[in-house]
Amino acid sequence: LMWPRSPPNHKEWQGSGTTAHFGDIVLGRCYTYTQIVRPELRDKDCQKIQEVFLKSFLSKDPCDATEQDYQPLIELANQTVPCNKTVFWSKTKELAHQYTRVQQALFTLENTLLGYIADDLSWCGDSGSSEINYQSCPTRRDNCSSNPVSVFWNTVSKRFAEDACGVVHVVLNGSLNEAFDRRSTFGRVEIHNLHPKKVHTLQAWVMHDIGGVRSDSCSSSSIRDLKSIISERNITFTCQNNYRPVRFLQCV
Ligand code: 2NF
Repeated sequence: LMWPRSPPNHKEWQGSGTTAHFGDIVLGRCYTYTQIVRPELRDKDCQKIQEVFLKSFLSKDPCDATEQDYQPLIELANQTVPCNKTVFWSKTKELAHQYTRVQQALFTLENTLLGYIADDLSWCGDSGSSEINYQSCPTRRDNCSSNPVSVFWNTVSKRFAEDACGVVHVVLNGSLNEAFDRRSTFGRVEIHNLHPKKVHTLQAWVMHDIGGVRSDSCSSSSIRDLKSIISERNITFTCQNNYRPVRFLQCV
């Protein structure tokens, strides 16, 4: 007779463990989003979404997560963003979110149901037990890139980009050496999954910190790289330094 292996009570991985009360937070955020933030989604089954989210990583090797693990969750959420309303961001999370809080018709990934539920959470399981690992989870750097959190963001970011249509936007950080980083999720996943038949234009807003250094701008080499990748994919590229409606928010 084989007893199930009990979960390790030592730290197995270098990353922080699953966020305390993970299941309750997922359920609570799902209700907040579907009942209050976007009541047009009030008929979504949050109990089911919580159950399917947990099933996507429990009892599995946390270094062997796959896109397929999250397909049932993505299908349950099944949310579409209207054309011209998608906002990508890279190294500008706070500012991009400030902007979509004011411009409520616009969506970052975190303004969609799955992004809203998962933002800033950590989670993992273990192949030898059906329990949540609250002790530690693998990190990309120290353990493995196919961990449940990284694979989740890669998968939902890919889907978010595939679904985008019309004119799409990206908020970039012009106070960094490279405003466009090809190793970021935006550079690695999102731009390569835009559909040229659906996405007409990518409009970049390169924002500088107030009083900060102007180390990059629309004419810099990293933005030229972005422009050439986008143009080769037959999508129009436009760029604005310190786009005014976003610029105002940096003062509040
Ligand atoms: O946590 C999120 N909300 C998140 C994580 C990864 C990707 C959101 N995204 C989506 C958003 F929709 C944006 O359009 O991708 C875009 C932002 O990702 P980015 O990598 O271009 O931007 P960064 O500012 O470099 O990273 C954002 C945060 O995500 C983490 C990173 O450490 C930072 O906290 N992150 C980035 N890639 C991964 C990954 N593969 C990651 N965390 C885990 N695995």
